[in-house]
Amino acid sequence: LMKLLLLLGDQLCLKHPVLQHLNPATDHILMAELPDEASYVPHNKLKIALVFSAMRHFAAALMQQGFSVHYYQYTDTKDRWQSFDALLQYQLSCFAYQALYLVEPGEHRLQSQFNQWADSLPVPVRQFDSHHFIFSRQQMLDWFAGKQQPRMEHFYQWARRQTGLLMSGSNPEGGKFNFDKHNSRAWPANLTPQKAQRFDADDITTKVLALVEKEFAQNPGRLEHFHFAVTPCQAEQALDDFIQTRLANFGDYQDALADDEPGVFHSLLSAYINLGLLAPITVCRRAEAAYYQGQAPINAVEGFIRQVLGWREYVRGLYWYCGEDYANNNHFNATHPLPKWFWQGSVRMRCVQQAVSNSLHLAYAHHIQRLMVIGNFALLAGLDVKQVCQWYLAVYVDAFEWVELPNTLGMALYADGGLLASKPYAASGNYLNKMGNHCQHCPYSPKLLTGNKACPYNSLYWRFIDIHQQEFAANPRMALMVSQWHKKSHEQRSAIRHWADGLIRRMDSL
Ligand code: FAD
Ligand code: DLZ
Repeated sequence: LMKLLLLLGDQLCLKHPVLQHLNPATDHILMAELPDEASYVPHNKLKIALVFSAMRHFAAALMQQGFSVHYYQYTDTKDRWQSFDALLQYQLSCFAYQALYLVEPGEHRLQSQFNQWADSLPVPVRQFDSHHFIFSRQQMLDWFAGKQQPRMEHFYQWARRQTGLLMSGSNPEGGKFNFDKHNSRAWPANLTPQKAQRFDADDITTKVLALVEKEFAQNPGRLEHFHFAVTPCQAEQALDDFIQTRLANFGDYQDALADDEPGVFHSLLSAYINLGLLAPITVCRRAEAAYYQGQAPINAVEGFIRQVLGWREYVRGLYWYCGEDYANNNHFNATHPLPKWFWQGSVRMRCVQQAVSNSLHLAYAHHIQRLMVIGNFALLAGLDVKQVCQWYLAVYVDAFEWVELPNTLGMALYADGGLLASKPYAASGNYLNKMGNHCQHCPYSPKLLTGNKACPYNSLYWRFIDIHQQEFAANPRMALMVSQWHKKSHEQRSAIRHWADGLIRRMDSL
């Protein structure tokens, strides 16, 4: 039986069991850099370059193992085949394949395409489970099924028991499952985290960088910042580097905002895990070993494992559980277009300026920048949910819809009405000031509510509470804010509302 295996750009796992089902002597693997994939959003140049370079390295590794890889570069495809569908029809016409093998893709768009092929192609189609997750899609659907409030924390405890990660028998290591009370130290003035390891471009990457600069000149991103790992071996080095130099402090400063320190103590591993270069279980086991060897404290290791074993698996489960319609949710009817600086990066609010320009230029921002700086602004300002989601899917090197959408639509924008989060992650300038040192470098003051010097988050926050006060009064976790709003005098409230409405009108020039 002559088989064709199609592998996507985020399925770069040399240990995937599907490879054992291939006979290198007769079967083929198809990989392609395609216009449709490279442009379903205006991806950051750094993301396209990473995907293409990692794909080319992966194809070379497969060939070294004896596999026959049909690899189509962007310059070959761009004027001939837009999509997987078109290229596949061509490839099937060239050889007498008797079966098509696929690996479960990361988004509904491609899953629908795969399902269509199963119905329409003249050869039988077999889809294999993804290997990039600790739990299968089915295990996650089973976990979600029938739960009224499928919260991450419940899933996470279940996952800890299932894997035995940081478990001592049936008890969590350190006496509790979650140390998040010890994950929120403010940023001190005197810390300089070690920067993540950088990798030099080899010949393959150098060619890809030239290609991307030429073909995607209008996209966001600055290719001079390309220092990513592009092979599994380099990704392992990046993991070791994180564990040795940053993991120990990860817990304390997980929520910190540090001026001029884009990475803080974060791992910068998300893209490698999402592309398949690093297995999430390996990442968790390495961190766990660092705890048992006394290299890092429990609040760091638990906090880190919670992200990978907890959040990452959970949002992927939610994505498939909620189906394609999830993307249409817009609980607060937020429809304001994105201000220009989302794509251009120049805005005076210091925390926003750093978060947005890192996102655009480095294709990276850490979680609190994504959630409490940019996401929080979008939530308070009522920015259009689809436009915000599209922005997040475009700018980050690690952005794939299965992970981007629940995080943006559910966590940051509360647009699913509280399926993922029990309350909106809304905060005023006071929170941003408490967590970091941006405000010291900002023309706005977190202490002022109105006026040209007032931090825009403040009046926007109260405006948000005011608009949704009926709903929030009924949410035990938000009711206090509604009553605080009503403790202000009528004059104060109308001044704040007036100021905030003005900010919304001149959002482009904040
Ligand atoms: P670390 O802080 O070092 O965390 C370790 C690992 O845990 C990450 O590498 C990642 O694999 C995982 N992780 C942490 N938080 C989450 C989370 N909330 N959901 C899923 N996995 C998580 N992550 C993406 O991988 N792709 C995205 O497109 C993406 N979009 C996001 C959009 C918004 C609005 C928000 C609030 C979060 C988003 N995240 C996304 C989650 C998270 O912010 C990033 O995974 C993280 O910032 C990546 O940097 P890091 O590798 O240094 O993470
Ligand atoms: C993100 C991406 C990009 C930019 N380009 C390609 C590509 O040319 N070929 C490919 O196979 N995959 C690419 N990808 C990743 C896919 O779009 C990814 O499989 C989906 O986003 C599903 O997660």
